[in-house]
Amino acid sequence: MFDDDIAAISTPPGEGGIAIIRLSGSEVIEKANRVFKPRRLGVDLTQKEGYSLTLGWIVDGEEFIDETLVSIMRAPRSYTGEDVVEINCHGGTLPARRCLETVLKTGVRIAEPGEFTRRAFLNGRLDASQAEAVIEIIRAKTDKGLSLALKQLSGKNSNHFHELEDSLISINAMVEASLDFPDEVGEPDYGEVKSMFASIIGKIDQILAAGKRAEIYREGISIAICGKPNVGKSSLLNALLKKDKAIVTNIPGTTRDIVEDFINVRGIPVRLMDTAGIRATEDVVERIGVERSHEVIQSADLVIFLLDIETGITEEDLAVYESIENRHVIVLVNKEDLEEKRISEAQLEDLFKEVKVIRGSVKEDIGLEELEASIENMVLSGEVQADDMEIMLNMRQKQALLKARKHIEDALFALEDVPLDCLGVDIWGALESLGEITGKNLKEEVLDRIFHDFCIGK
Ligand SMILES: Nc1nc2c(ncn2[C@@H]2O[C@H](COP(=O)(O)OP(=O)(O)OP(=O)(O)O)[C@@H](O)[C@H]2O)c(=O)[nH]1
Ligand SMILES: [Mg+2]
Repeated sequence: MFDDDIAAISTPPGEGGIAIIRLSGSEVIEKANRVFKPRRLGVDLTQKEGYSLTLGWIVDGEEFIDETLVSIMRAPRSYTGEDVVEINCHGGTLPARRCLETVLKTGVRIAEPGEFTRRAFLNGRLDASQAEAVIEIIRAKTDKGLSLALKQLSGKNSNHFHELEDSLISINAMVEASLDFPDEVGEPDYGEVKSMFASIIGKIDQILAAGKRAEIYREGISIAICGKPNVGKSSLLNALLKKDKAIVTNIPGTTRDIVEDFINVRGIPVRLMDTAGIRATEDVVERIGVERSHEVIQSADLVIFLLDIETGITEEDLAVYESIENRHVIVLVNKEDLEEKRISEAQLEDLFKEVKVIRGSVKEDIGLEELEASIENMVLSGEVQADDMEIMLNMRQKQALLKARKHIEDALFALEDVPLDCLGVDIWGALESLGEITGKNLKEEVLDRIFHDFCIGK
């Protein structure tokens, strides 16, 4: 437990129906009570049970600050594990700030960023990976990202790490038993140890791959729409955004600048960029636009290349395609609704061998579903495996996993050549790296396990 009390406005700044000031610490109930005037006379916050709500005013001496609803959560059954008070005041910056200021006068100090969650972790309410999930939840851009973060908070993901720790502890127990009691226990079964190491590496790889998938849901990707003038790039941007953001006309060369916005493609946050139609031009402004198109196309994670079925595949199209050939491309043959069709199946097959081609019409909303499905497929391809493990890893967790993996690889490599106690060093290294993720100190547990599993010294 900590010896000071902290408080902060826990709702985001700006207008809102209510704002919440959160307090945590051993004396916060008593301190909140000092600046609280209950609606019903005789009510006292310090006498209230946990999970109760009380209506009343926050007062600064004689002055009434705001009418509020105050909830009390008593240790250890609160977010931080300490006594927690949440003051629900009126939304908007001013009431919340004034309530907070009033509370601070009682000797509560303002909380540092993340301090409530930090306390939750240090008080054992959350493990390290759950604590990190809280920040992911706050930052999640799409429902999918949110559900991944919530899963992490629930602690389900921690089980994966605990399983790894368990296997390592078992191996370590075998090794230490051999070392300490060579006569009774003898050499460990190297074949078994080897296969255990291998399966730990397999599991780490599985977690890393799942983490990579989740990264896409968290960080999102960028997609550039490109093609010669008038193929329907801006129309596509508008259709995917479901609003008229970019100017659309039948005049080739309408778009001069990059027009961009964010969309949600099946849970993946996408930064979508419409570019100027690429062609050789004398127009100075358009030429700058074309240069910018090239830059954006080269930096995008994925390129949607548009063709116009009415014009057929022209020299201009081939020139554009040449510049994106080595990138992740989806081809959309647009304007299928028109009578005039100058692009044949054979032509497409010939030109775009390993590339996804979709035929459709932006105007008639044909093929856009298929386009979204292809984006999802493409972005997740290679990362999608038969398992449905869903796990979010941040940079630090990923590094820790890679470090653990390296230790186990070293151990596996050295298995039959080095003395047993050297093996222990690598196992411990791996456990320590995993401990960085779960925040767990394992020493005690390892010792318990040795005695439990092997009943040595009885
Ligand atoms: N028939 C038909 N017309 C379309 C379709 N998609 C776009 N158009 C028309 O094609 C013309 C050009 O559309 P834009 O979206 O401005 O094309 P763009 O590729 O952005 O053109 P630039 O900005 O000049 O490079 C407009 O008249 C659109 O209405 C479609 O699926 N079918
Ligand atoms: Mg345009």
